[in-house]
Amino acid sequence: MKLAIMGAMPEEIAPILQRIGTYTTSEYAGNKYYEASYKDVDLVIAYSKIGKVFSTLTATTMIEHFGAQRLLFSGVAGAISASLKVGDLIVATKLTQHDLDITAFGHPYGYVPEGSVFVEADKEMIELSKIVANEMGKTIQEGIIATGDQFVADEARKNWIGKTFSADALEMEGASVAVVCDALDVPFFILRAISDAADMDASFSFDEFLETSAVESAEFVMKMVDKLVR
Ligand code: OS5
Repeated sequence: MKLAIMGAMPEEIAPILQRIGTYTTSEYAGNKYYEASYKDVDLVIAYSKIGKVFSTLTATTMIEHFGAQRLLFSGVAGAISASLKVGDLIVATKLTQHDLDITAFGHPYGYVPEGSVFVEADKEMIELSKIVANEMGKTIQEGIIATGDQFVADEARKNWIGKTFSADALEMEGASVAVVCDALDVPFFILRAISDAADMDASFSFDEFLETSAVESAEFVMKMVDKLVR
């Protein structure tokens, strides 16, 4: 089995590479890909760079070029739900693009013809994450993640995204990865640890908590990998 582990920023995969220890590095289409053998499975690990376009490229590359059969995303997110605080973990049940807008043609936000507003994540890995959380003594929240090419640092925009999509958290890569995996029939799992509240203080909170929240997410994803390889 070949598993892909992906983040958007170097900080989001650094704890995973540190944990793996030994890996080979190659370059493809402007990104670095790290390959390792871990407990009898093959891993390919990469950060995509920020946003929907780069994350689409990386997810596609991991599947089509490196042959990944499952994909796990680890990273940070801005909270929408008031119950999510810095450091908390959210597992995406489904994802949507909050900046996809052809409403002028009568379509709902997040929808284009022959697409769907939401893409659902793999149910088996979500179930597995509950077992992992239980074993780790951690609380994880399941919820809807909204993705867009925008760092949200505005209460009104955040509330609009929350209301329009019933979204619990937002970020900039999850839904594009979800679209790729869904189209290519690759089960995927998207985990995020909260770094900020997507409000006027978001950039400061993000800078302060990126590293610690990225570690929270990465540690959990590695426990998921440990369970998947057994
Ligand atoms: O990957 C982007 C989305 N991530 C999740 C996230 C988020 N998304 C939207 N709104 C929010 N409030 C969110 N909170 C967390 C995080 C990331 C956000 S964009 C951060 C850009 C920070 C940065 N800019 N320049 N550098 C860092 C330095 C640099 C310079 C050269 C090369 C690489 C980095």
